[in-house]
Amino acid sequence: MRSNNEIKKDYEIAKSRYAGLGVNTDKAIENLKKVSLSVHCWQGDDVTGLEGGGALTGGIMATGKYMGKARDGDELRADIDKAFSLIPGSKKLNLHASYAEFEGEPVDRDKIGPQHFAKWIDWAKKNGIGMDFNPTLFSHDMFRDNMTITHPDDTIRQFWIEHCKRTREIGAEIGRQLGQPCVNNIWAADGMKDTPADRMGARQRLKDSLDEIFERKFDKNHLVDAVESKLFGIGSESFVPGSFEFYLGYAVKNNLTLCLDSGHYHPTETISDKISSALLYIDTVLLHVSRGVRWDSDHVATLSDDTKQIARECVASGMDRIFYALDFFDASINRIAAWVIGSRAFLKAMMIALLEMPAIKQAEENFDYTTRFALTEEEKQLPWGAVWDEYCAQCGVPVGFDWLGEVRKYEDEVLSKR
Ligand code: RNT
Ligand code: ZN
Repeated sequence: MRSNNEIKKDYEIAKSRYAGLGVNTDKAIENLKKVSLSVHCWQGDDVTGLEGGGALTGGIMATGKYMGKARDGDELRADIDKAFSLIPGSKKLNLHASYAEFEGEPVDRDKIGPQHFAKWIDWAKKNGIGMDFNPTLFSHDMFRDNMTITHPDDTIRQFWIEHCKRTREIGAEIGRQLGQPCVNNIWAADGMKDTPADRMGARQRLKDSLDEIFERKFDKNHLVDAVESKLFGIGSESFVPGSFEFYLGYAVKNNLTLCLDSGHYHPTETISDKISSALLYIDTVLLHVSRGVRWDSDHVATLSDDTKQIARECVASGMDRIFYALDFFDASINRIAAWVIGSRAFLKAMMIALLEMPAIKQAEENFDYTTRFALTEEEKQLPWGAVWDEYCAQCGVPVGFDWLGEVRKYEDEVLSKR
């Protein structure tokens, strides 16, 4: 464990190194404090949810059997508390509808209301944080033929339309109660394993369903509507109706927030280059920071070049027009560590971007592309880590690797007893 003095000393050295490039590190720290990171509940229990059914039946899959998985809402909240104590800065909780708590009177997903999330809302109030929300269009008996809101059968489609409508109501109520907008993000696992004959029909039904879902208008201060596309998933390898083009068009036409998940594109395609294009036509973008590995779109985010490019684009294109959320799940390692590693990786990327962009932008404005390129390489060995450590210290979370000791302690005292 490094002393406060050591952290400060390193920071002062870093500060003067960056000042030499015309960069103010204090300002970078202040700007990073403005980022509110929406941390997803589903990393805590491998996307199982609290309804009792639990199995992932399509589109996505969690693998691994690490000990100590949360078994109910209280355990999950305790684990999230632990994770939050190790992640610097302002946080939100991102909740899925399958995390309803019924208190002995279960209702189906087409009947849920804000009261079923009262414990989560109270917890958020207690912690002074905001919440985001998501309909759960998977892991359910009405997920038939790998379809929900694109199903040709009207009964099935209506069930899911009603579910989505309810999540918007719940989201608006959450936003109202917590005093900050709740982003409700629609992602459907719908798709086909093999090549379909009628792509247009499925997309037409998706469009019609969404039109119904979004019919009702809510106060933007309470609810922000987002839609999330995907290229393929498990069981939807050949066709996903809700493709990027579909949702880009839909979001532009209906002025919705576009969710860009970094694991949802071709392996060499990145979302960083999409942010500025989208923001010219829609007000806000929702990020799902994740990591695609071969067929999986949801590995824990790391401080990769890809993540760094995303962060750079957020800084360049307007940080306040982006909702920052994480989306990954790994059941093969300590689940709290997964949260902390992925969250910290993204925030580090934001820190690096805030530190490197002023000088790089200046070079570009001078048409000095040689310096721009040279700086981009030089930044890799500048002491951004010392600024990050100072940021963690200011936020009152463990500095450097010290967080892992806290996770190990929690594993011994709590997780291993489950
Ligand atoms: C899946 C999507 C989606 C989910 C969550 C659980 O590929 O990215 O966002 O991960 O809704
Ligand atoms: Zn996602």
